[in-house]
Amino acid sequence: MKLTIAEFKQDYIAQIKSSTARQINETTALERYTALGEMVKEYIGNLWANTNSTYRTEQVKQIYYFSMEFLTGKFMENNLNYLGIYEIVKDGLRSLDIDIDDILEVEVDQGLGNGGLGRLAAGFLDAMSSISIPGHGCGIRYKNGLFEQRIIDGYQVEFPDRWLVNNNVWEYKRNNKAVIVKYNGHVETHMDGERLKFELVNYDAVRAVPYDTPILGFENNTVNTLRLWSAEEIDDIFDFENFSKGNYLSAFEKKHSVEIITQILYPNDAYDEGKLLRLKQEYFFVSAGIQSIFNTYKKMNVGINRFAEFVAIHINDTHPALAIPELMRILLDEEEMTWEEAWKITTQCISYTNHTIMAEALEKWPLYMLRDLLPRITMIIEEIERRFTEDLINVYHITDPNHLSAMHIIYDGMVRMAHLSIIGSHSINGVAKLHTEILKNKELKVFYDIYPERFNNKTNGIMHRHWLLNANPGLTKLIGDTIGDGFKKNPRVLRDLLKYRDDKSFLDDLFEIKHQNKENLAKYIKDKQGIVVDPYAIFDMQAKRIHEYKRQHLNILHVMHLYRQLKENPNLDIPPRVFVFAGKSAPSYYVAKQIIKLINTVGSVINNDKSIKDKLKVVFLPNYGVSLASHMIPAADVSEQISTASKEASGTGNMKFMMNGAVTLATLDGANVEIMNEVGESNIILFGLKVEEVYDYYQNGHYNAYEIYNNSPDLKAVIDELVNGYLPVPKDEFIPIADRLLRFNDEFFILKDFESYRLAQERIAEIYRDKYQWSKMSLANIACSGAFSADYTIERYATSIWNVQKKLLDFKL
Ligand code: 73E
Repeated sequence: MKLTIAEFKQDYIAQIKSSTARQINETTALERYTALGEMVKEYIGNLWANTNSTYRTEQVKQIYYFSMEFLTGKFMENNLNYLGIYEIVKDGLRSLDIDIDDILEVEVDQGLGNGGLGRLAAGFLDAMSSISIPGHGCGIRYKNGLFEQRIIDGYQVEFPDRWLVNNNVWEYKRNNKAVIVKYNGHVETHMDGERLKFELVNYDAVRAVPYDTPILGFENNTVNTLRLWSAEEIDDIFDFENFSKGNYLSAFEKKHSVEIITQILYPNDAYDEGKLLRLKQEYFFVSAGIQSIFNTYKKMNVGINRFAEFVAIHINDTHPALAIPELMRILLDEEEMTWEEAWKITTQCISYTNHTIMAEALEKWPLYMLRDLLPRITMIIEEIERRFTEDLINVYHITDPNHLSAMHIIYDGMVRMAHLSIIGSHSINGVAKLHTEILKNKELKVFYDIYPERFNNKTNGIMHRHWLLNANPGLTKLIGDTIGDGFKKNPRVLRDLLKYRDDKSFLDDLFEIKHQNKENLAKYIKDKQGIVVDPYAIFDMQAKRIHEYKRQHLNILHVMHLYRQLKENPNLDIPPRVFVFAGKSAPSYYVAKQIIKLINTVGSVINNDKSIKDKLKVVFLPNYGVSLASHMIPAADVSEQISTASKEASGTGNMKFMMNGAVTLATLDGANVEIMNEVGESNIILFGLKVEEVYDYYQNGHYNAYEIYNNSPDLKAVIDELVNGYLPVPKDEFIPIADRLLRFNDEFFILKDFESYRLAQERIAEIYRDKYQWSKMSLANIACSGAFSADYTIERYATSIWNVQKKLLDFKL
């Protein structure tokens, strides 16, 4: 948009006065932030209104991305960049004696997600807007986002994330768009002429109120909507009768029992806890979302039969899978369609992404629970199941009972949400090529055999503009000065950087930028953790949720091994290394929490041991989230992507590190395989078991952890140290970890992969000695990372799954 510094200053001073009734020099950083937010929101508002009215009047097909999680992080910097006014605002503020960074610092992360799945959803919204796809998000406005992690005495301790305390400038509450969601009760049937009607009676009603946040596209006038639902009591008042009788607490009971639905985000990543409240949450936003889609659709007046021509609904994992029976319910009970018509529309509208094959993450609900909470929805699921089984027998001629049981939606008293999602949608996609192949050939093979045309791959992508423009301004400037700014809209042109592979002065610049980022992080580590690290050391990072399959313990066991070597030979000639860890554990995941304690305990010993001459440091940075990642990732030399092959469906942190010039240390898992194909084998460090070998071990049962332990003295030494070594903890502290590795036979092959991991780390140390060789690898990674922009991923969803067209918008601000 067009804005001069003078105009900005005038607007801003007026805004400050009207929103704070103070002179600018008397305001707090928060007030300055809020005033700027209000202004930016107004600029965006014009574009937003224009986008919405164009979609409506031109009757374009729209896609609704349903997700339990949207991990959007901060908005201000991005919105300023996307409006093209960041520099103007920065200069305008400076002339008022205000540092823009102090303002940006005040914003709290919107952390309504656990990890990759939620961040992906946020990135997809950004990409849809930025490539002009009419697409919106639908989710839950949790009052508390993912908990804040603090480390106390080496342990993770959780604190509530009250992200709304200072108000959220970006959202609009839309009372007039509220809808009712119905739970419990029972279904009555009666004949209405020829038609059997179903009616839910004696239900409990909850008011779902939407809060809309504008999602701005990059310099293209598009503003889509993220609609998050909040639960309120129907009249949003307490029980007056009880109150006037003096029963003050019970007067608020009902209100609380409703509001609790959107009170917290479940803090589990890739784990299904199966709680009733979670089921309530899932139905809550799905029902509200679909009702509001109908309300919008009806304004277009094109007839309900054409619904699938104008609406696509995507479910992000199975968490919103109730969208299938809910859409059926509305089409059958409210729109009075036949089952066949309703089913056709439903399957045409819905598409589903699978994000994990981890058995413990696959959602299953007890049938009785579902029937109690959602009686009509359960009837519909039972009918879907009945018709599906009929098809299996009559159309696909499957009669073997084992084969049938492997495919049922309802089995053993449980409702399998993945099966419902596959049967009720026209597209099922995995999130990386390898993952999709595993779905087709192994985990979901029985379904692939009957529905081959439904399965497809959509490799994940990241918000490349965030990870470059916001997180790494130094690198962004170098890229812009070298190959121009085209990469902002078309990140594949980053490949033009490959021409500079042998240009020493360019490689020096690149090295210098990385070094500056490392200096900044070193300062942050010193300020926050009191640990001094050498910015010339190799910064080796593993930042992601803590999980056994992600194998942070493989990493720390190797650190313990390096420490042993240094203790034996303090003059060992190795480049100094800093191992940085960050990530949250699910609060109830005991072993993962012990891994955090282990990292911190090992760190406390190593960081205070003068005898190893600062050659090794271990840092655990608490409270990993979008903001911390934006600080860390630009400073990484090595990106640890070391999951057990087959377990990490894709990974997206791997792509962010790569884009910022880190070299990946990887197993052939998830999107690491595609990263290897982009950069070439010489620019990635591979190690470890391959998928087939992992499956072989699981199937033939020949894995023997004790045997490996007894035959590898280095490994044995560090595992022994877990239970009786130098670590300043009670002797039994880490027995649970040692037990998983030995007594329970090492489900994730830490022992098997240890030696090849150790050798890979040695290669890294070797290569790092040669500054130019390293910088060349780093450059190759940056140059080849453009392929992993979410812009391209969304392009592929739009054409091959959703069948939605771009809508270019013209508007002068
Ligand atoms: O490999 C990641 C993937 O990159 C996968 O583990 C993660 O999704 C990312 C984005 O595709 C994921 N999260 C969940 N399942 N897979 C999950 C499951 C239940 C609750 C919350 C998250």
